[in-house]
Amino acid sequence: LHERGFTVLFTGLSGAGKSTLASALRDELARLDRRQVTLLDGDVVRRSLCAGLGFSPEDRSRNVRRIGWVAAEITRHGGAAICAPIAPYAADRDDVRRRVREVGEFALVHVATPLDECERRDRKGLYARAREGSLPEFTGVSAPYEEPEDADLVLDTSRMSVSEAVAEVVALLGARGWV
Ligand code: GGZ
Repeated sequence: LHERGFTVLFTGLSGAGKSTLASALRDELARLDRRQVTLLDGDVVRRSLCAGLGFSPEDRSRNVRRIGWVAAEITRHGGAAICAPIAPYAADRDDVRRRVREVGEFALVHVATPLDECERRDRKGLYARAREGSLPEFTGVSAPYEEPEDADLVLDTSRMSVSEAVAEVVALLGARGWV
């Protein structure tokens, strides 16, 4: 018999801080929890599990649901899965939640850094390309982001440090009795 696994799904705009928070949470959980932790980051997933998928609504949906499928398998086996795609569609986030809840625990964390702050950071210059029109269907500019109304936690990285944000996630997991 093993402890129940869980999945944390971070959702939010490009540049909101999902990858940073996800990897800091991975490090923190590795310190304080016995579970094996798997990070499913958008960047890495799109080069492996989801290679060949683009950014049409259909491909984003496939991308997020594949991540959810893997996260559910990890959760089923008592692990911790941390996922960090944009996941702009509520229906896909719901699909991940449903799959994971069949086998373990699930939390949705909305990294709600405002668009203007993400755009101001523009670490990869993608917002500039999206505004000038050379990068089509860019989330928040020319493609939708459906704001979650059912997040377990909402974090705005323009108002808190990475360690404060990670501490809030860990506190949530602790309050639920998962860690
Ligand atoms: C949004 C895009 C796009 C478009 C490339 N729209 O900040 P990044 O660069 O490193 O993270 C973004 C990443 C988004 O992939 P996801 O798999 O997380 O998206 S989804 O959940 O919607 O499937 C961004 C980069 O890919 N990128 N083109 N058009 N982000």
